[in-house]
Amino acid sequence: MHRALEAWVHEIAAHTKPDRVVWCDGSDAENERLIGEMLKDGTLQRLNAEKFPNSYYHRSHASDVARTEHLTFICTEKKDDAGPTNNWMSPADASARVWPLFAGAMKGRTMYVVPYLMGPASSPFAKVGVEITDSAYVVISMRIMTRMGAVALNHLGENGEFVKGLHSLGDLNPDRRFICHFPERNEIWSVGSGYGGNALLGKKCFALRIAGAQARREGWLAEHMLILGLEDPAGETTYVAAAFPSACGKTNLAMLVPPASFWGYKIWTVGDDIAWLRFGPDGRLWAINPEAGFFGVAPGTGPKTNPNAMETIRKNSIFTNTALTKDMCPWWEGMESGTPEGLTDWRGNPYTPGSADKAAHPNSRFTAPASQCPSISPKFEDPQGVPISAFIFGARRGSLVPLVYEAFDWNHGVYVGSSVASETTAAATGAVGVLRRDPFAMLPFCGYNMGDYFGHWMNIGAPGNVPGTSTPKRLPKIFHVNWFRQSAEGKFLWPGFGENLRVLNWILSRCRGKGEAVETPIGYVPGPGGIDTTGLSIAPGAMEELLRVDAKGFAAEWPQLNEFYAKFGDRLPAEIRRQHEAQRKRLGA
Ligand code: OXD
Ligand code: MN
Repeated sequence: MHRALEAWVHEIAAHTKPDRVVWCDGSDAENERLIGEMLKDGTLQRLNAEKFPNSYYHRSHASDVARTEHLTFICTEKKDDAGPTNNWMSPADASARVWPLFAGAMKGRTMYVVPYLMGPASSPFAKVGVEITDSAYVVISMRIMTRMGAVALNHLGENGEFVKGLHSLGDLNPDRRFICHFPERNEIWSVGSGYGGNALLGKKCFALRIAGAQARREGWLAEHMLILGLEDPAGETTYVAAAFPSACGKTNLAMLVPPASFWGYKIWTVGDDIAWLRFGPDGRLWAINPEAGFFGVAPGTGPKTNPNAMETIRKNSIFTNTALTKDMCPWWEGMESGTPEGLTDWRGNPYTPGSADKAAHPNSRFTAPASQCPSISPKFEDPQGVPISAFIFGARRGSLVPLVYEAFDWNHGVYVGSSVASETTAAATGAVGVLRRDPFAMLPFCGYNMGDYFGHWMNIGAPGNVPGTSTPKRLPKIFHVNWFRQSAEGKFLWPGFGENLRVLNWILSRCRGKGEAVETPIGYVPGPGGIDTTGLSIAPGAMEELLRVDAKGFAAEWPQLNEFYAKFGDRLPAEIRRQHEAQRKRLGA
C-alpha cells in the first residue's frame, strides 16, 4: 500500500462523509456492476444492443454541458504565477470557499477511489493520478479515457508520486461550481459539475494544466495537440502534432481518410487531444498520447466527415447529450442526411424535425476506447512515443488567415503559436463565434502564467544541445493552418476533412526539404502547384484566395495583438517582443 495515498483517501472520506468507499480496480466485473447500478437509477440508458453493443446513453444536467472557464481557477500562492489569462484564487481562499463545499457532499453516496495512469503502461513518461469521485459515470468514463485501476497502482508502487484529484457532483448548481488547480502541490478540486472536461480530471485538469506546470519544471511539453502519422506510398511515416482550439476538428484530422487521388497514403492516429513531448536520445521531440480514449464532439461526425470515428464508436462507448432515435440509437446533426421521425432530444423531449433547436446538444460527446479506432497507430502503446517532425497550429478564422503557412524558424514559430486567435465554439459555456486570442490552443488549459509558457517554448528551442547531453537538438518545423476561410457569401472556401491531407502533404514535403514555397511577411506559403489539387473540386480562384497573404489585414490586427501581449507585462519573453516588432516591420505597419 501507498501510505500517502491511503492517508489522503482517509482525509477526504472524513470530510466528504460518503456512505461507503470503493477502491476501483478497473476490472470488467466492476464496470458491469457500476453500469447495472446506473441503469437502475436512470443515470444511464442501454443503447440498441445490436447496433451499439455494450454502449450507454447519459443525459447531463441541462446547465452542465460544457467546460465552464469562468469557474476554472489556478490556485498559486502568487497571483502573477497564474498570469493574466487565468482566473486566480489563492490556496487560502480555495480552502475557505471551495473546501467547505465538499463537507458532507458524499453523504448518501459512494466515494470511488480511481487510480489511473496517463500514458502507456510501460512508458517512462507515464504519470499516475488518483481521482476521488462520487460519480459512477465519471468512473466508467475514466476507464475508457485512461488506463485505470490495478495498472496504475502497480505503476505507483509504494512510494510513487501521484496527482490528487478530488471531484464531487455537489448539488450541480453553477453557483457552487469550482474547478481549482494547485500546480504547486499537484492537486485538483472539482465540485458542482459532471461534465467531462470539468469532471474527468485526467484530461484537461491533469494532462494539461497540472502536467503543463510539471513539464515546465522538468523541461518537457504538455500540449493540447493531436498526434498523427502520415505514411507515404513508400511506406515511410512522418509524425506531426497539431494544436487546435476545442471543437475545431482535431478528432477529424487525427483520423483523416486520404482522398482517392492520394492512393497509397495512410493516416495513423496516435492521439486526438493531448500530447506529452520530450527530447529523445536522437535530439528529436518524441510524443506520447497520455489518454486511452476519445472524448469527441458528436455533432458533425458522420460517415463522410469521419468514417473512422463512426467505426470507433460502434461498441463499448458512452454517448452524452446526443439525441436518441426511436430504436435507442444515439443521433446527432451531421450523422446522416435527413432527420428521422420520433427523435428524443438531448433534454429528453420529443423532437420536431425542422425545429430551430438542435436535437443533439452542439457539445454532445462520444466517449470511446482509442483501441477501437480503425486508424489507430501501431505506435499507440509504444512507451517511447513517436518522433515529431512538425508542429501545426490551427484556428477557426472565417477571414484573413491563409490555408497554411510555415514559420521562418523556431522562434518565429513560437511567436506564431502565441498569436493564434480563433472563433469560440460550444465546447465552453459562453458566446459562440467570437474571435479571441487562444495561444497554442492553450488559453483555457495553461496551468501557469502564459508569458512564462511562451518563454518555456522559447527555451525548448534554444540553440545548443539537448540539456544534459552532447546531442544537438533536431527541432520540428512549425506551421499554421486554417480550414475555415469563407467567401464573401459566407461559403467555406476549402472542403476540409479528407482533403486536408493535401495540406499535410505540403507540410511533409517541407519537412523533407522539398515543396514549393513563397516568402511572405507572415511566413512561407505554398508556391503555385505546391499543394496537389489533382481530383479536387474547388471554386475557380479559391486556391489563390486561400493562399493570399493580406499584409494590410494582418497589419490592422497588429495593434490588437500588441494589446494582448501588453497584458503579460514583464512576463512576456523579450524574444516574443522582438518577433512581434519584426513582424510589424515586415507588414509595413
Ligand atoms: C475537449 C475540449 O473536450 O477541448 O477536448 O474541450
Ligand atoms: Mn480538447
